[in-house]
Order: sequence, then C-alpha cells, then structure tokens
Amino acid sequence: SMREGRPVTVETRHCIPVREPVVSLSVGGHFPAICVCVFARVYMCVFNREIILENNLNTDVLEELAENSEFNESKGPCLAFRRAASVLKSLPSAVHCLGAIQGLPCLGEHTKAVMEEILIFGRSFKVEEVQSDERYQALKLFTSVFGVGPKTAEKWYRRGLRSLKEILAEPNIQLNRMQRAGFLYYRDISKAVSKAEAKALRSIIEETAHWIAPDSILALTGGFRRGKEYGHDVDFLLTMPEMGKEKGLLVRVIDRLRDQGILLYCEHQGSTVDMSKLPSRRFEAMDHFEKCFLILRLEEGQMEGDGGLQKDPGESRGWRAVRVDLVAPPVDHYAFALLGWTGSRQFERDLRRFARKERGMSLDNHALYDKTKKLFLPATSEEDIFAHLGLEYVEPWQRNA
Ligand code: DCT
Ligand code: MG
Repeated sequence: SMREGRPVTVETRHCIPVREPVVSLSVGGHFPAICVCVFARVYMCVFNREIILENNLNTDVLEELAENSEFNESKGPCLAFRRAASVLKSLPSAVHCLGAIQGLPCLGEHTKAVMEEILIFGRSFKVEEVQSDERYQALKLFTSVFGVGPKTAEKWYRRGLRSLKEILAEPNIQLNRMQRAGFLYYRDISKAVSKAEAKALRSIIEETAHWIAPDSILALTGGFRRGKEYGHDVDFLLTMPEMGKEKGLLVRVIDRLRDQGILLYCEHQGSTVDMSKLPSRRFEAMDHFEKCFLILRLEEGQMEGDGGLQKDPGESRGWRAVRVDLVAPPVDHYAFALLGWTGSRQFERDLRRFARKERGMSLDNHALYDKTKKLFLPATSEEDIFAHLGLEYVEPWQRNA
C-alpha cells in the first residue's frame, strides 16, 4: 500500500484488544454495553481467530467507497468517506473495537456500519459488493489511465467497453494526446514512485533549472515533502527570488528537458492569474499558476546509490517513465503555493474550512484574505500563514491526514 499506517495496537480505556484472550471479557462489567456486545459477537463468530484490524486497512476500504460515491456523483457520501478515512488515519493506534470510535467526529452511520462488519466478520460485505460491481471495476480501471476522468470513463462504460484492450481496439474512440501518453506509458506510471526516484528527479530538474537560471529555486512538494515513501507522481515548485523573473523560466526548463531527451510528454498551462481582478477574485480549489504536467524518462544510471528503479521483475530496459508536476508561482505567492501543493488534499480542505469558519478568512494556493479587515495578509513562509491563522506551525510530515 502507498498509504502510511501506524501498526500499533490500541489500549484505550473503553476497549480490550481483540487479540486478548477470552478471559479478559469477564472483567468487562464496567465497559460500555456496545463494546461488550460487539466482543461477545466477535468471539461467537470467530472464536480465537486473530483479527488484526489496522487503520490503514480500514482507510483503504473507506477510500474505495469514497471513489465509488464519486463515480456515482454522490458528492456528500464521497466527502463523508474521505473525512472518515482521514480521521482514522490521524488516530495514534489501530481500532480493535467499535467502542474506540464511538466518540470520534466525522464518522457517519455508513462508515460505522462498515467498520462493525469488519470487526465482526473480518470483512465488509458492503465493500465486497462495491468491489465486485462491474461498473465500479470498469470506471476504476479506466480512470487509472493518465488523462481519463470519470466523465470519459462513464462514456466508455456506456458503450459496453470493459477493458483497456477493448478501448484500444475500438476504432471509433478518439484518444486525446494526454490519453495516448497515458496508454503508452500505462505500466510505468501506474507503478508507485519511490522516494529515491523522486530525489533523482529533483537533482535532474534542479540541475536543468540552475543551468538556465543559477538563482532559481526548486522545491519538492506533494506527498514526498510530507515524508511519504511512495507516491503516484512527483510534485515540484519552481520560482525566482525576484518577482516577475519567473516569467519564461518554465518553458525554457521544458525545452532543455526535451533537448536532453528525457521529456516523454508535456502539457503546459500558461498562468491565468488575473491580478487586476484582485481582491474580488474567487477563492478556488484549482490554482492559476503557470504549470506543466510531464512524463519524464528516468534512467537507472541516474539513481544515486539508494535503490534502483521501481520496475517489474525481469524488465530489462534501463529506464522508467514517471509522472511529474512542475508549478511556477511568482515569489510573492510562493508560500501559499507551497502550503497548497504540499497537501494532503484533506489537510488543505480542513485548513481552508478552519480559516473560513473560525477566522473569517479565505485561503487558497494564491493568498490569504481577511474578510473582516478586507485585506490580504502577506506571507513569505508557511510559518507566516499559520501565524496569521492563529495556529501553531504544522510540520509537513504531520499533514498526512
Ligand atoms: N494540488 C493542488 N492543486 C492541484 C493538484 C494538487 O493544490 N491542481 C495539491 C493537493 C495535494 C498536492 O497538491 C499534491 O497533489 P497529488 O500529487 O495529487 O497528491 P500527493 O499528496 O502528492 O499524493 P501522491 O503520492 O498520490 O502523489
Ligand atoms: Mg504527488
């Protein structure tokens, strides 16, 4: 799994770990009824069979349910399952009984029902039903291709297509450039990117950027900045120390990567930040910075000591394709862009909600706006932003929820 889990056993006051011997049930007099009841059922159903229920296992199934809701365009339930997964991820230990989750926020009845099934039967029938659903399987498969979103996936499903082979064999399907690259490099880019690979790419892009502009600044963001071992892509911010000097830099970096023969695919988006619209501009989920979505070729020989390329066993070619996002904000928006692109998505969502609800402020990847004072709060670092929000600084590795 690409997710971080903390496999620690739970020792909360209200529950006994499932792995404890049966005798500990007899001391259950002061435990809440629901807890005792669940334990009795656990023992009746599975006797001594060990159920090790780690939270990462739980959150994976909840994220599958979230994805399924997304395919069904059920935004509410989708967000509810994502929130629940995020809350479980933030617990210091694994959940071994329902009692341990009774008081937690954001766990809806559907989530609780799924967790109860897993605690009692060691599996969830609701999840299995979703997993075996033909439409879910097809949409999950289709959207796993770079450039294919839920709308396109749905269209293909309605045409009766069920496999990637069938899509490629269908003469009436027009793939766009991004989707063609997605199919071409499918095996490589559906493989997780390791931290060592991310570091190697960082060196390559930094060298390229410095060759063009020696004082340019490159920062690794996304999951790898949060300390994750694996990711689905590698995210970077690129800027210049002086405002406006970043203009044209990204295009030159792309050209240079192309000249070096490592640019397999590039979708470039120019900046759409409209400074004249400030401060009436809407605060949005997507940012307007100049950026590019790339597929780069990473050579075995470019890996620095700590590990080789993530490849299939028996794969003899000495390179792999990797998805890279490169975003180029102007320096006075840099701190906001860094905070936004470091993620996680759920952390950003919660931080924005906190700013809005608790502080009457709007936060996005560009700026922080105080709605009462009607002014923008400038920041040159993430620390400044947390300070404006009246929060203690949260380290990137603590933003994984
Ligand atoms: N982000 C953003 N605007 C976008 C896309 C992403 O602000 N248009 C933010 C949200 C999280 C962060 O950037 C990185 O996005 P991902 O790469 O999708 O997530 P990740 O946490 O790096 O996870 P993964 O390991 O899957 O890459
Ligand atoms: Mg990422």
